[in-house]
Amino acid sequence: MSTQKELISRLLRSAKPDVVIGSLGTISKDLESIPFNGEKRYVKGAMGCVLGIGLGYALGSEKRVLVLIGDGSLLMKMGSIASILRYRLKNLRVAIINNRSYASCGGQQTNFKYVENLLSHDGQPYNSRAYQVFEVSE
Ligand SMILES: Cc1ncc(C[n+]2csc(CCOP(=O)(O)OP(=O)(O)O)c2C)c(N)n1
Ligand SMILES: [Mg+2]
Repeated sequence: MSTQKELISRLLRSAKPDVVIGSLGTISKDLESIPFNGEKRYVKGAMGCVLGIGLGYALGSEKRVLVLIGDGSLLMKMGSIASILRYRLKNLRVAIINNRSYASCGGQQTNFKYVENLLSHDGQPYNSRAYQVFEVSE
């Protein structure tokens, strides 16, 4: 299992987004330290709102948008997944980074595992064109 930083670096190389939008906490911190030639944006306060912000960005632009969100923040704004599935934009990719905890603020366990099944799609575990769950070690 890779670290979050390794995963984000890999995603930036493979998805080749024009813009990457990172959620708060460890994701923003890691993203800041990873070299990337495109546009970097951070949603450092509003927990989970990166989903709606990313969707809005992709709806209003031709740019390829990559959203990075943690398991805890996903729980906070899970309803945004419904909107993301409604549009299924070709230029939006959402990576849900599951470290099973609120790592930025004490490391308490999240309840993400209880909704993982709800996020599966067409019988595929976790995956759809709209979003994907990645497990990371820390
Ligand atoms: C509405 C709201 N509640 C609580 C917080 C405090 N907070 C900041 S980061 C964080 C944990 C985020 O968890 P996750 O998205 O899993 O990211 P990780 O910390 O694991 O990288 C919390 C609870 C906040 N910023 N906003
Ligand atoms: Mg987390």
